Amino acid sequence: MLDDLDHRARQVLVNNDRGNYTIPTAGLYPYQWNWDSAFAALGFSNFDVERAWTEIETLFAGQWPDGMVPHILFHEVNEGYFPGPDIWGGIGPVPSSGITQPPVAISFARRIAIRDSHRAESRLAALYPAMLGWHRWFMRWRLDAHGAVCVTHPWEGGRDNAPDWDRAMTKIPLESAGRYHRRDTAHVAAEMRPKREDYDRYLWLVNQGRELQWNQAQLRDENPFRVADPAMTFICLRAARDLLATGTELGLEIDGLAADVRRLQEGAESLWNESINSFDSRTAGDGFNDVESSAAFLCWYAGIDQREQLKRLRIALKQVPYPIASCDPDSQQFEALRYWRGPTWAFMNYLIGIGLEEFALEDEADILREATRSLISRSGFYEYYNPLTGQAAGGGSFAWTATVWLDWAGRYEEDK
Ligand code: 9WN
Repeated sequence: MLDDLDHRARQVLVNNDRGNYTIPTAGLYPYQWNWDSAFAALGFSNFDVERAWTEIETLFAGQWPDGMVPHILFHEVNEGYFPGPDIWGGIGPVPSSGITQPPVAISFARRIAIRDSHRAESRLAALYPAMLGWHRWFMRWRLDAHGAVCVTHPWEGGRDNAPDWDRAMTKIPLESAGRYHRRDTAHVAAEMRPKREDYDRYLWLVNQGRELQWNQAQLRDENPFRVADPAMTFICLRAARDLLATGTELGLEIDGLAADVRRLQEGAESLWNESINSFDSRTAGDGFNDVESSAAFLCWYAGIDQREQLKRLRIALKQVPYPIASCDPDSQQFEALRYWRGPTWAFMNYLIGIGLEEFALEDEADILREATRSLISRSGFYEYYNPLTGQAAGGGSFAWTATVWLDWAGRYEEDK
């Protein structure tokens, strides 16, 4: 007999399933989002591994000729989300956005393969060239001089209005982005979402990309927004390590991968900001942003055991009743309910938690897992939560939160 919450978690994934891809949540996000989809695949692998592979295959079917895997694939137009395919003007095989998202899909494909003793080798081997192409696209177009991975749009990092981007956002002209009609605030309260001027700037970047037909060489010179992001860097580093391991085991091409891992490792280490004793984001041309976000705690996921960061983690775990707040609760930028400026995200806790477990940092991993378990069991499968009260917020019946339950938070007793 399945526990009730296990059953409900599966039901969230099944209800969000659109055949060969999964939407994050109905209404607010009606398309296939890149890293959400990787989480959905991982969730499915707990009870339908065939469906898990299909999810990742559908994601890579949207890969652009240059290797980029878009952050949104618009399989069927839905008026409930803005900006849609016409605004983005994607140039790949499936209507899409023109930016990417952190490549958790590369690492999760390996995680799923380890679970699937039957089909793993052939499915993973078939996906491998596409995954390698995506990794190489990051290496070619997104590294800064230190080897850290940059995001070129706040949506590319997946932490839309994090304080990490505040400085770079001011470089984007606040001229009219034209008349447009946001749909997100029809689904959730406006005070939880990015502000109007944020959206104007998000759209300015989209318009620029479309006008330049997403030419990466031109965009590298002309896009005013470029920020080395700890989350993106740690996730790319983990992906490169996983690709190297998979390629080696399956006897596939691994040219340059070991050097790429070293380069990304240097890049990740270059994001250590001594003045705040934490990993930090760095705005191109300006230096560190002095922002402590939950992204810093992804270092273990990337294979980096930073003892000073561990001290910060121990504080973060006690700082709020429902850790980990996406932005330092003692900072001026903290807002408990405004999107990436404070709330706790279960999927970030998961990525941080599995990294901690890999380094046998059991005490911290247990606290985090237990906190995530209590959040989901009290408040349901929501997009994110108020770190001070545990109150659920954003979209409900959220795919990646269901996965976090099935894969980790709900398995606490079982795994112990
Ligand atoms: C823009 C789907 C996505 C997540 C992102 C999250 C949010 C979109 C939005 O929702 O971003 O991509 O419209 O707010 O920030 O991480 O992938 O869940």
